[in-house]
Amino acid sequence: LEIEQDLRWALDTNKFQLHYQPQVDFNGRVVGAECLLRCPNSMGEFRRVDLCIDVAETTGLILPIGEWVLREACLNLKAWIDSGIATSLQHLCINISPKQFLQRDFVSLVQRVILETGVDPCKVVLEITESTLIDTNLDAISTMSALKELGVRIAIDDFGTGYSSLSYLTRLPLDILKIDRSFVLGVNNNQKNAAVVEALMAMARQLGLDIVSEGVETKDEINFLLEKGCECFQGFYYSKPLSMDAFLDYLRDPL
Ligand code: G
Ligand code: G
Ligand code: MN
Ligand code: NA
Repeated sequence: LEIEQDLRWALDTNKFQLHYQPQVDFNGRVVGAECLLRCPNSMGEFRRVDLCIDVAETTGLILPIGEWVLREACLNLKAWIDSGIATSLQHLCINISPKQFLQRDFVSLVQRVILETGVDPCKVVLEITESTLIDTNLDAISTMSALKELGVRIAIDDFGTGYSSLSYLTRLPLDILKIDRSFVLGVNNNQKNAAVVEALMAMARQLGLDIVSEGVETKDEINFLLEKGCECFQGFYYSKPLSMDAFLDYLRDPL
């Protein structure tokens, strides 16, 4: 209840923030980023985002919050590209929650935000979790296809943590597969994780999907993933999620 009030306060007073976690290629170039919500309350404290998202989902507040995130992310991406400071940036990933994805007019909302912000849609990546796709009775595939007709790209987030089969993956119109950090953790000396990662990467290659490895924390993990064919990394090894100003500094001068 307290969280719900804080979320309403942040919405009404426009206090939400987006942080940006760099996604880096094997040359250290920042090729992308994931935007992550930050939720302050009126005391200036920040709450745990996963809890806030849970409350937002159950109360329905995720719809206006998600719309704010989408618009803010697209506005900023457009501004960075126009100003010439984001030349290496190929995409910005935006998390889409289940209720958002399932809302009836989600496709037209995305279309409207693209038109209103003037952002290049092919640089916008919508991250949808595996569980969103499983839990929906609706035709997720047709929603995804309609989104792709707008020119945006789609990533599947947290893949492998749900219970869908690999064959289900082959039926989805995806562009990017994010390898969950639970599989990346210690992948260089954990045979089970290595096996999962190799299977996912082989399949992504077959399907023509780009891969982003999440949660990379060590050089050994990165070297292993690189050897297996991953070219894009996100994790604390490179950077935590950064405030916008810190992210722009990182873009100019990566680690
Ligand atoms: O940034 P952090 O590690 O605290 O994020 C925690 C969780 O909250 C992650 O699983 C992330 O996907 C989710 N999350 C962060 N920002 C957003 C957002 O803008 N929308 C949705 N739906 N989920 C988000
Ligand atoms: O669920 P999603 O994939 O959107 O999760 C993104 C979350 O993962 C963010 O909360 C971010 O802070 C967290 N994260 C990003 N990189 C790392 C990492 O290297 N290690 C750990 N433990 N968490 C990370
Ligand atoms: Mn994500
Ligand atoms: Na993930």
